[in-house]
Amino acid sequence: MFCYQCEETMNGTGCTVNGMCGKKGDVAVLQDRLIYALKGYAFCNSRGRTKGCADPDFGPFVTEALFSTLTNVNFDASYFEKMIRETLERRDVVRNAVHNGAPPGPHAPNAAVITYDDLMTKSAEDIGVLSTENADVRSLRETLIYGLKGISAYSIHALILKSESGEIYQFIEKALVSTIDDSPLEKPNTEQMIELLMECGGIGVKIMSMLDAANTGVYGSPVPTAVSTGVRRNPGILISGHDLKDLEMLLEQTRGTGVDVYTHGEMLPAHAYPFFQKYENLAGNYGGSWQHQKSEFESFSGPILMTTNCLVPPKDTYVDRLFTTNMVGWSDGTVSAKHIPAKADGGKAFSEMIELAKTCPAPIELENGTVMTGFSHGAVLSAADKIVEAVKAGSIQKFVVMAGCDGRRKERAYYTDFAAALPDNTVILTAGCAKYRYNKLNLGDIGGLPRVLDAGQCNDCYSLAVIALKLAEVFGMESVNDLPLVFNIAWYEQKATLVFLALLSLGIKNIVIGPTLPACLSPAVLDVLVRTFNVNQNTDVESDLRRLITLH
Ligand code: FSO
Ligand code: SF4
Repeated sequence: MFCYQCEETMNGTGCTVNGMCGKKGDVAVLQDRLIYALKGYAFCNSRGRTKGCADPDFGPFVTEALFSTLTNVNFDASYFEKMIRETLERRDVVRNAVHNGAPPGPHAPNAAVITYDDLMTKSAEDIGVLSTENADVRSLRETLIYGLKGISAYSIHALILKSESGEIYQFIEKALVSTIDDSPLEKPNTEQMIELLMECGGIGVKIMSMLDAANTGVYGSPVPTAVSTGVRRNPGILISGHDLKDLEMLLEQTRGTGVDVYTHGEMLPAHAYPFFQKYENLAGNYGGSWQHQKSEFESFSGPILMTTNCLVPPKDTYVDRLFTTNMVGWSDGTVSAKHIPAKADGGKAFSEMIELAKTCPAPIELENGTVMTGFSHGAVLSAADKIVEAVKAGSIQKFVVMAGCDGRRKERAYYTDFAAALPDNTVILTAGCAKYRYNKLNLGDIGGLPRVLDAGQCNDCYSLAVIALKLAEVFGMESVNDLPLVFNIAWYEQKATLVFLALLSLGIKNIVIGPTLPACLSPAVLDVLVRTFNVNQNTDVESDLRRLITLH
């Protein structure tokens, strides 16, 4: 295997035997084969599109498949075997329609004609990341594919709320086709590949905006909310991941059963939506970010529902209480987490989890306080006048965007230390699970405005972009880069890669990222990012405070 898609990759270069995330070598190769099959499917579908016989379900299918290969989503080999088979079946239907049943021409790329049995003999070397020999082409292709995985994740959440876009699906198709080596179509040159990456970022802005509209349309505009971090005496179900529809269905089905629902990780911001606040059985948020799940799922004592990433291989102590849904899956070949499928109408039956919860003790208390969330663009911009006054008066000197992901590396303590060391006249804008590094630090407020403003999940980084663009407008500045605003973001997986591309596509410069730079960036590609956008890696708290706060 070879995988270098996330920040945890082995030695900062690539996982080669098993993943640091727990992904086994055989599952990694199956994911490579699925991506290869998807490229061929995209190729045939693009031909089908010009002939009016494209697969009408291309978008929903391809986004589910890409999402399933994102870090910490699915560890189940049988899921990938099934998806590879279905991809090739769908590809063949489109290809046959394009050729009126005649065999494909001699110039068709291998990914468009390979059989299931043949594909299952291919190794990572044959079809995986390293099969692209040129390091810069590989770097640009893989970064693009990681961006597509991010787009796919957000597209799926939007689709579940009945919002989708043909433009986004067509971009995914075009981008996948651009990565096929033996395509009869002209291959993009380096410059065109960089343009594609920027286009990917622009599509990232679009899908996050669509998801924002879908979430607020269905669940209302988030309002600043203090969420309980303690526990009640009832048994509970813990819901983690990012999918709000699953939370809605779970709350409905647990209502009146004596079973409470607690959020975990990236579900914390759900508490800020007016729709969810009406549920008496939504008890609070339990624990911290995904990286603490092994101990927190154990002490939770009741069933756990993983709706999306980030799942880590479970411990024996709670695997029988772990349920997955959507494209999440876990199996070690012997023991599997139970999967809750969607019915034809999208509904799900959580009865088994609820019955199990009734037999479990209440969660063990980890803490007993509150944590704030709900500072999305609607809430922050409603206080825009106050913010402008505070900036003019000097009581807010700088906004520091510290959005992104949390992760297991010890070095990530940097983000807690950096937040704690920021001067009192700075405000942190955050989104994503990175916030758990500093959202319980009690950093105080500035004239009633908390110094940590949590806009929500990682996809709600869109909110931060809206806030920045609006503030630039209010201050009469030409660009966001002129604002007293700096970026010190944390990345872990491919949704963060997309958010990063989205920020670049908005023309945002001087972004500092960490704790390491993506391994997929070759020196030449990194050089382009540095020259064009002045992207940098963070270093140590003292130096970064100097360059971002004092000197900037
Ligand atoms: Fe975190 Fe995981 Fe939301 Fe990511 S839970 S790390 S960007 O997958 O998804 O912020
Ligand atoms: Fe390694 Fe990350 Fe890939 Fe897992 S997802 S195999 S940790 S690079």
